[in-house]
Amino acid sequence: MTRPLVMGVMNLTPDSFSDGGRIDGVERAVRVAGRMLAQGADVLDLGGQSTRPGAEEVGPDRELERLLPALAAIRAAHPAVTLSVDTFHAAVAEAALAAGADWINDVRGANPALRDPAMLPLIARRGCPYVLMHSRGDSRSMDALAVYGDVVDEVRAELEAATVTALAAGVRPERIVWDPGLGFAKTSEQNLALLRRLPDLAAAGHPLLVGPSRKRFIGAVLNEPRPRARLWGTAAVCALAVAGGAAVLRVHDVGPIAQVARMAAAVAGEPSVSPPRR
Ligand code: HH2
Repeated sequence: MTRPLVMGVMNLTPDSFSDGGRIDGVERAVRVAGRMLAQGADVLDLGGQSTRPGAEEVGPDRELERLLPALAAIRAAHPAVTLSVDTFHAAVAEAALAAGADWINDVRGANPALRDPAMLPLIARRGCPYVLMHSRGDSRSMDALAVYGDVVDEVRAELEAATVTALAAGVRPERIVWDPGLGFAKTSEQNLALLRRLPDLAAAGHPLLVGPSRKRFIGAVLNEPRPRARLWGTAAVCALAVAGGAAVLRVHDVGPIAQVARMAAAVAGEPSVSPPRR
């Protein structure tokens, strides 16, 4: 039985919604990476730009200043670790891949209006795993764009359309990971609908990544305004997402969620679609 992969979130930003400023230097980044790996992370996702609603865009140069020293130090300390970089800039992705990143996680991957035109050709050339996430608009406009007929059908159609474009650009199908983009241009109810019907998305055959960790919809259901106090809500979503076919869980609290992932997969008893490792 394959088990879902746990992707540990490492935000190298001062303003991320739940952990901004926590990793304040390279030494701390290496320590956090080591702890996440010891707790069962399979992939570490490094980000240098917050995507929370209202976040300011810092641009590729600043993003690289935040990312590259940490990436190099983590790679040196843990040569075999699988490193993902969370960026929507092709220039950042290219430099990160050259510096030893393995995956690119693009929150604008399924957003044709905003996807960097150089991203798909880069992914095709490098042949790396690519997380193609659904979103609409940018961090300033997305809340106003959470308007759908049937959210699941529309998200699936937009992921499919982006996949067709990616394949036409030369990206190999087995390198594409789908992500419904929880919290990106979705109301709480729309996030819940996507989670409820995750099997409809999994049926397309691409490994599914979900990133519910500490998000606003969990706070809304639980009436819990403190993002860091949403662990149990995150755990519930992760267990059900595994039952619904999720192959990768992107989370801040790696230790507890690694247990949830293993246990939920054991109960579900069915292998999910395996994501690419490197
Ligand atoms: N969510 C966030 C960032 N990147 N990438 C994928 N593929 N899926 C997600 O759901 C996702 C993501 C937002 O969470 P976080 O990184 O903790 O916050 P911030 O964007 O404020 O840094």
